[in-house]
Amino acid sequence: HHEERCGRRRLPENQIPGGTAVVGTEREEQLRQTLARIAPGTTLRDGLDRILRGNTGALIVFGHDKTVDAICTGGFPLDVEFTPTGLRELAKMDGALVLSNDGSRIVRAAVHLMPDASIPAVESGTRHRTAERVSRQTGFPVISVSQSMRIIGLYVNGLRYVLDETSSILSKANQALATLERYKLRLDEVSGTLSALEIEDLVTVRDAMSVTQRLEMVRRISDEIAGYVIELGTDGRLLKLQLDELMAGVDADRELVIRDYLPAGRRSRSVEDVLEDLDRLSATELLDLTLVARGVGYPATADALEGAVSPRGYRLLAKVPRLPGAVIDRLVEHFGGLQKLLGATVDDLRAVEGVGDARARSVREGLSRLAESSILE
Ligand code: 3AT
Ligand code: 3AT
Ligand code: MN
Repeated sequence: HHEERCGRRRLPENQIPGGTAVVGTEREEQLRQTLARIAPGTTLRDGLDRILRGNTGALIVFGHDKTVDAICTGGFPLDVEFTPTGLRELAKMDGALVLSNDGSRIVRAAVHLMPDASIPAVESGTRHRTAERVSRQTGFPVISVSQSMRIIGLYVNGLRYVLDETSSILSKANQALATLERYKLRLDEVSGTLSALEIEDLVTVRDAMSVTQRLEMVRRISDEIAGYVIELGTDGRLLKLQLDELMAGVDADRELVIRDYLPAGRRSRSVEDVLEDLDRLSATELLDLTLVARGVGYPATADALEGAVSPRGYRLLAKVPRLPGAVIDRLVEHFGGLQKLLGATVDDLRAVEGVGDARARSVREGLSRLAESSILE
């Protein structure tokens, strides 16, 4: 009696239209948190795996309040400490298990759940329909372990998510990681080119937007991998290390590029606003540099892309070793742009508050070194 399900739903990927964004992100966040709670290496996952291996099913509500109480009938009030073996034994009984909000206790067992039957449910099978409805009605995550299909389904506010085996998540994650590596190489190329053009004061909007675009592409794929890392729990340790290494500095650069190139007339928009606008671009829109430019605040025309721009200097100054963010801000404010900074002498630099003799020299040397290493090929 089980139809083919609508397939595994990944964490929704930036496709949530404006109006529902808040709801979408909340649900997404709840999904992430629950996935972390039942990831490999946790006692909950141990219990769920035991149920799967034992060939029994289960229906588990991940929280307990008045609403849950109101739809529970029959069964036994327990309030015992949660253990994986206890979960497996109690799941042998007909009915559902209710856990405390933090998952540390099994509050009730063998209960018959009677959620509001008017809540829509797309699942088939009484267990899965119940799980779907209870998750919507109570707001707590609900897990169904299917006896006939041998799968673990997680319901968060009606959204169904089927847990994959580690090996299959890992193979998807590794594919995504290979993509990230390619994207990162390309990003490093365009960033290097931008640095060289900045030194020569030859930047066009197109150059700056190419880097912005690549940074956003890298961020998206890394977000996807971060989702896998959460789901993999202890099985995702190596993946996490690789991800962290590839992503070092990328988040900082996303902000720095925008701070460098945010059009002056529209300074009232914050960096966060711009990053959110970029986040809203679909995967196809992101490939269009004019739309990226519009997201940052430039006119969305091909002509505008060829316009000359000069960076304020945040991104390159961040490459000077041991320079605190507050000093970078003051330097940019004082000189007003990268070109003036590049032309500044040690004496000029010392005039800035917080810049003493030693720091002025290290900024001067740092910028000169950047200029030498960034010569255009
Ligand atoms: P057995 O004595 O084990 O047959 P039971 O009362 O223990 O009966 P289960 O909870 O094991 O019943 O459920 C067995 C099946 O009965 C599961 C489902 O296909 C069907 N079923 C139970 N309640 C309902 C219901 N309210 N509507 C439709 N089908 C139901
Ligand atoms: P399987 O995929 O067969 O495990 P199903 O959706 O086909 O799940 P069934 O109708 O076969 O579900 O019922 C299986 C068990 O699920 C029976 C009972 O222990 C539990 N169950 C179903 N509905 C409820 C409910 N409303 N409250 C508590 N337990 C329920
Ligand atoms: Mn069944």
